[in-house]
Amino acid sequence: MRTLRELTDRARELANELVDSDFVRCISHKDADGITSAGVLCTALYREGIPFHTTIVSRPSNELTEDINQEEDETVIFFDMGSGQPDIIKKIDKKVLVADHHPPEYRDEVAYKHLNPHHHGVDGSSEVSAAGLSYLIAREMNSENKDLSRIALAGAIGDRQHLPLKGVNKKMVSEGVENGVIEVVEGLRLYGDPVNTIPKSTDPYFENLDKKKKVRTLLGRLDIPTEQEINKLPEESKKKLIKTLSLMLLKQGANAKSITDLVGNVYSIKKGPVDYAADLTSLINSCARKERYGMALSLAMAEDSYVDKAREYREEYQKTILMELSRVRSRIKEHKSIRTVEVDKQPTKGTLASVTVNCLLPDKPVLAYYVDNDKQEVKVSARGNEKLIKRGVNLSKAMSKAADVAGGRGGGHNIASGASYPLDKKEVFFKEVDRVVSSQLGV
Ligand SMILES: [Mn+2]
Repeated sequence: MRTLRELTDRARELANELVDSDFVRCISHKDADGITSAGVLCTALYREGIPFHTTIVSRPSNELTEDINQEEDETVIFFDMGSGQPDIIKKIDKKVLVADHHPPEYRDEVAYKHLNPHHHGVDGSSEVSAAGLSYLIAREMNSENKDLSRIALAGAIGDRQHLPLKGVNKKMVSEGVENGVIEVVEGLRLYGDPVNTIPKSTDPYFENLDKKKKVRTLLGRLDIPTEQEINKLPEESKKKLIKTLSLMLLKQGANAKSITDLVGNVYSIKKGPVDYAADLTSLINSCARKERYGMALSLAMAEDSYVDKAREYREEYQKTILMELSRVRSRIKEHKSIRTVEVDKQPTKGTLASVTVNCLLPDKPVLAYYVDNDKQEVKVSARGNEKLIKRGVNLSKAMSKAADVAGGRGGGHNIASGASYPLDKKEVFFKEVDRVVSSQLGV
């Protein structure tokens, strides 16, 4: 694999810079991938006895660069960002390293050294996330850091690069397995005992198993033990459960992919802070949603002191999203080629749109929106699924076009995109998205 060798050589150059530094300032993105990137690097720096300071942000800003310029940090490293904001990075008058997997938007490299898979023929959207890049750097700092593969894996899962793992991610996990910190088994991608786990699940979402009582009745009928962790159930029970859950998803209208993804590789991790990589991802996300970045980072450094608190945050969020999901069918509005639904709580809109288009109503893109009365603004998250994308849907284009028409801002990816615009243009915006999506579908 020539490309991986090139990427590793580059990672070694960044590692050498870091090891030679007296102080490292680390800036990373506020999602699970960004936070685990920081966690992996900070652990590696800690092990080398190099002091560091980490900041978690949503994007690089002028304010941040001014802060950095005033400090005496020697080396600054950005994770999961920096490829799309060359103008801001350029303003930093320190030695700047960038480790990012987003497609570069610069012609000449503006940082001192960039580590970006796209420069080496590696696909950054599916084969390696920022956490994987941080792992490559940490591994070059000291081969003992191979145990950090279990943390970086949680980052790859956060960026949904695990269905299935490819390229650098796959290599990283096999090193984790060799190292005894990751164990891979095929099973149900649900974590915990069935009675507590199934009613709260949103990936996938089981519409008719929203109460513990319903799950207990179902398990009783199938003669499946209720207290045992799902992936520790006897083979026979596991098979019965998979069959029944798949059938329920099919009946409620879920798309094929969310049914097949019910079963897959389950990654258990050793040496803390929790038993499964996917659980770590979700706990980090739960802290990040509450802007408790210090807690999130401590989880990503394998500290277990905040695990219970993080679980509490997750419970709280799950309650809100499940409440929204329980009324989505009655609230949804049909348009020619899209569906729209209003949410009561702004942070749920992305998840709500995504669960709806994957698990309930997969034949049209879903736009979930929140009306911000204070700002007189509408905030929208649009989600599609792979099948819609194959048929020609591009939500990034549709949303940015409609935002132009409505006097707002919008964009993102073809499958997941967002926008905000003035409240008095609420319907104008939806009409325009509907028109663009219809033309993309040729209907
Ligand atoms: Mn990322």
